[in-house]
Formats: sequence, structure tokens, C-alpha cells
Amino acid sequence: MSRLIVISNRVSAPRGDSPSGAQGGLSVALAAALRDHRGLWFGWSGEKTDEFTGHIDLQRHDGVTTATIDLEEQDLDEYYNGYANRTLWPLFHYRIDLAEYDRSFAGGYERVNERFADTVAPLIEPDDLVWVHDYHLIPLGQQLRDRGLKNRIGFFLHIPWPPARLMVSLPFHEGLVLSMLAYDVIGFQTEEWLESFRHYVERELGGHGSDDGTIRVGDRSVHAAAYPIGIDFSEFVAAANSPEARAACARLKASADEKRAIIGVDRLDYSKGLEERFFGYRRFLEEHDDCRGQVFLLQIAPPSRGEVDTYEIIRERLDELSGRINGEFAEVDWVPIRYVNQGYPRAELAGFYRACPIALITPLRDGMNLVAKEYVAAQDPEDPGVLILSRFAGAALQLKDALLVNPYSKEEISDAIHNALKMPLEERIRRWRAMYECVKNEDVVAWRKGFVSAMQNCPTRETRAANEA
Ligand code: ADQ
Repeated sequence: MSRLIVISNRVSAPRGDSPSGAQGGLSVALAAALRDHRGLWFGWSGEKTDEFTGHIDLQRHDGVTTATIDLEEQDLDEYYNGYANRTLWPLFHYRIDLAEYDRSFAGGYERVNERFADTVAPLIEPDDLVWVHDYHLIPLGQQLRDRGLKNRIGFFLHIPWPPARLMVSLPFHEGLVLSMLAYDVIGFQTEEWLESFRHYVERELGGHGSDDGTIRVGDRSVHAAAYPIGIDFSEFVAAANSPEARAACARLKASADEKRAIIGVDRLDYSKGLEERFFGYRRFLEEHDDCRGQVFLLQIAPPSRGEVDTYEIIRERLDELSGRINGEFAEVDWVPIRYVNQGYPRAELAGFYRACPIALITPLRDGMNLVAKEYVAAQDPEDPGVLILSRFAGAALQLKDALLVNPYSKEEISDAIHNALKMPLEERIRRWRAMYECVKNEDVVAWRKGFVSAMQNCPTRETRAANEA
């Protein structure tokens, strides 16, 4: 069997010394794939160095080999905090108002992708499957081809692909997208993002997409399809049944004191629609004064990307808004919003999900949203909670039995909370069962198997060239 080389911005393979379940589902799943296939996981170590040397730190933990490099401060400013998180992230989440276009960011992005290519290329053997992840590394496939790699190379985008009309606001967008045709397989989270990509290629590059998933521009072609990511279902259910989860559930229920908790869990990011969510909840409190004192919103939102200004701004706004809503509605024995800025181990999080009869997950735009799937997986089958989900999350295309809302509409959020509170047990069970089947069957194992087998089944560059000759 071919080896698998996974390349992502950060490497976070499970370590034997980390508390069980403390790592993200994606890292666990990719590590499992690497164990099945042998191979290695390459990326940035998370450390800075004064001068880039290309030194590779090779380590082995729990059957997974990791290969990491350190990056210079300028690399991180221009590539990670710059082009990736100030340019591509907002643009791909439809926020061109927040996207910053700076030549130095684009230069740093190119340079770091070249550095990745220079250091990883010598580690790759002719039969290896190479799987590149996410918006930090879009041009890496082309960089590897430029260094003579003929391997099958796949790319998976974890975030949305923007509509063509927004994509064209990116300077040199054609070059970035053309570089993607160096891959053999490109995966998107949903058909919607795939459709936007195909439309861009047809409109801006004069290419053509066929029904079999082949996208062609001139003599270059790539197989593009949707591979919706899932959670590590068995790991998460085990975490949800652990003593830590039970204790967390009991702790939250005791502190709720018969009030019904509405939970939101998100990285503190403007794409997650937190401000709009708070406004929607506020509208609910205004419209249903009989419910005041009966419910509370538990919003867990650990800060992320603190070095990017827009994240500081959203954090300040949320501090202010939660304080204002609490000041406006609180009673001596009731606070409407519990706003918590910290992360929790997965088992505790699973316990919190189970303790809350409603989840309010309302991103303005989200590639998938795994929190929604985790909430479903953690529920009590006899008395499951209600998921209120943004129709603009990739997950909404699979979890159709959630209460789907427009996250920009305060009224829709307010109505959905009210409907969730009133929903009869029978309906809750019916909706939850359908979502549970989907979360269970379309889990992260199915996702990575689907993607890896698409890579295995695509013809090599040589076969393709011979067929086309
Ligand atoms: P994210 O934007 O980070 O992921 P999401 O898919 O919801 O969003 O995943 C977040 C993960 O972090 C979940 O596993 C969640 O449990 C965990 N998490 C969040 N807050 C936490 C907290 N306070 N404590 C502990 N854990 C917490 C990106 C894309 C998504 C896409 C994923 C995977 O933006 O659209 O679904 O990648 O492809």
C-alpha cells in the first residue's frame, strides 16, 4: 500500500502524554489514516526561528511520524497572520469588507509555500500519496510539481469557496486558481462550494466542468468533488459516555437550577455570527418576557488569532454586548448570558452538550461546522436536545432536520428558540434520529477513506499524458 504524506499548516498528531480526548477530531482522524497507510505528517511546528534553515524535526508518537519546520517571524506575519488569515479567510467567508490585500502578504504566502515544498519534496517517495490541507497551502501542489513530483497529489479545502463575483476581488486570483490544477483531486466540504469553484473556472478561466467531476482548463484537468467532513464519531461517543463527561453534565445541570440552557461553542471568530446570535437572543428575551428567568445562553468562545486586529475588535464588541444584555435583563437570581472565553477538554464539552436542551449554532458562513455534529452525537436518545443551525453552515446541507435559520435575522433566531423550547418530545426524537444517523454514518473515517480512495483511483500524470497523446 502507498504511503500517505499529509501536509497542513500546523501538525498536531496525538501524543501519548496528552490527556485522552484533549485533541481535535481532525488530528485524531488524520493520525489514524497515517497509521493505516504508514507515512508522515508535515507542517509548521508552531515555533519561530530567527532564520529559516529548513531543518526538519522528525518525531514518532503513537505510530505516527511527524516532520515539522520552524518559520521566521516575517513568514508568520505575512503568510499566516497576513495572506492566510487577513486575506483568504475573510474573502472565502464572503467578507470582502474585511479582506486586506497587501503585496507583502502575497509574497510571504508564496515564499512559505516554496519553503514547504523545498523541505518536504526530498521526503516524498515516488509511490506516495500526497494530501495537502486548506487555504494556507493552495499553491503547494504546483510548487511540488515544479520540483519534479509526479505523485498523485490531493487538496482538501476546509472552508467555503466564495462565489466568482467575490473571488475576482483578489488580486492575481487567476494565478492562484490555475495553480490548483496541479492537483489530481480537489475536495470541498459541500456541493455548494464545489459549484462556486466550477462556476469560477468556467467564467474566469474559460474552463469546463463535466458531470463526472472533471474540471478542465486547456490541457490541464483535475477531479473535483464534495467530501463532507464528519466527526470522529466513535471517539466522540466514547468521550460523551466517560466519567469526565458525566461529571461535566451534572455540574452544568446543577448550576442551571431547572433553567433550560442554550449552548453555543465556537472559536471567537467573526464568521461564527456571535454578535448576530446575541442580538437574536436579545430579541427572544424582548418578545417572550415570560421566558426570562427560565432559560440562559451559555456561549463558550475561546479567543483565536489574537495577532489579527479584527479578532481583537470582535472580542471587544462581544464583551460589551454580553455585558449590555446582562445589564439590561438580569435579575438578582438570574443572568441571561454566561459568556466563557476558554477551551475545554473534549469529554467535558460533550458533557456540556448533553446538559443543554438547545444548541444555537449560527455561523454567517462555515465550511462545515463540526460543533453541530458533536452536539447531535452527545445527546441522550430518550430526551434529545434541539439543534438550531444556520442555513449558511456546510453542515446544514446534511443536518436538514435541525431548525434551520438565517443567522442575520434576529426574528428567525428568536422564533427558533421559542419553537425549540415548545417542541414535543416525539418531534425532538424524530428530528434527532435522522441527524444522528447522518453524523454516525458520514463520520471522519468515511470522509478520509472517500478522499484517499479518490486519490488512489485517479490516473497518474503519466497515464493521463499517455492517454491524451
Ligand atoms: P473551525 O472553524 O475551527 O474549523 P468547527 O468545524 O466547528 O470550526 O470545529 C471546531 C472544533 O473545535 C470542534 O471540534 C470543537 O469541539 C472545538 N472547539 C471549539 N470551541 C471549543 C472549546 N471552547 N473548547 C474545546 N474545543 C472547542 C474549520 C472550518 C470548519 C470545518 C472544520 C473542519 O472553519 O468549517 O468544519 O475546519 O474541516
